[in-house]
Amino acid sequence: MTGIAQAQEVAKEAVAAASEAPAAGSYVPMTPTEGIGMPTPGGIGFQKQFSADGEYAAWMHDAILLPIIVVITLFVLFLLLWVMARYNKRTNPTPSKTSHNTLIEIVWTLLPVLILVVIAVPSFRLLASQYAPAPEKALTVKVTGNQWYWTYSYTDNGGFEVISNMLNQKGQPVVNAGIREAGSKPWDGPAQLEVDNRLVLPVGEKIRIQATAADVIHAFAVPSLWFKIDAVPGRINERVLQIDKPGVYYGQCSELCGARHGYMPIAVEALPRDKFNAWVMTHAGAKIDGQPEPAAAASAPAAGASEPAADASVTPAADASAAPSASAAPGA
Ligand SMILES: [Cu+2]
Repeated sequence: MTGIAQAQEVAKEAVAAASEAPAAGSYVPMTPTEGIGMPTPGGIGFQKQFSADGEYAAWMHDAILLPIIVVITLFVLFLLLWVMARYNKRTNPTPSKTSHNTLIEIVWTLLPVLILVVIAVPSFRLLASQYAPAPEKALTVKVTGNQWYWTYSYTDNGGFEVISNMLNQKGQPVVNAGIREAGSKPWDGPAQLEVDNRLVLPVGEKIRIQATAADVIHAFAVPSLWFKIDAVPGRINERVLQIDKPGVYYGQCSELCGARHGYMPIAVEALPRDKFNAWVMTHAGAKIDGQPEPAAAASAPAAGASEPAADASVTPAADASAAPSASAAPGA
């Protein structure tokens, strides 16, 4: 009995694997790294940052804000304790009648102003950097918040759409009917954060994220990428995202949006350009966007070397990369 059951299991798995293999094509979801791009137990600081703005902001927090706050807090605490001990009714029965001291007044006016200026300089720099517009040719991805899931539209890649639902949790009530359980695939990250279809993005380039919503206000937020933007119905908010390293980065909707607000997580998977392009091409009607392609980048040094053989080897590759977009255009 067990032998037959086992054989049936094996056969079923083989069929499942065979039916999955062609669909997945050249894309297999990345397995996240424990503690990277996700909260850690007992963590109280920022998550490790994987974008230039995030690294700058974390530095500003650690090197400027926190030391200043600590010094001010300790100084005020010292003053309070000193006044309580030295100038209470018992130790100081006849108080001074002083009501004015020019030097102290100048100091306690100028010092806070200087502190604010010291904070303002990196703060404005960060603010400006966060909202700098994307380069014209940047890849555009539209993020739409829905009650209670996200949709990602790849407008530059033929306009296909990815619907992203939170995975159900083992032993817990089903949140999304028909969606598998977290942990049922080897690449699944933490329950409550992992989704069935991730937001896949290329690494190391500026991406124009346009956020909107279909019903109520949501907010698209990924802490380890220093990225948060409101998704408002009838309106498009835009911000540039650039991810330093390939990896999986988790976030959550960050605007109270209804009963299942806590069950619409975000999973961003950042891939090198060639792998991202391969993922794009697993979708019907997809085409590669007009980003600087690996083929174009490779042809530049080859042309500099001025070897006809090298040129000839580059041309078919360029044709091959152009072919899918040309064939997809009439279909789309
Ligand atoms: Cu929401």
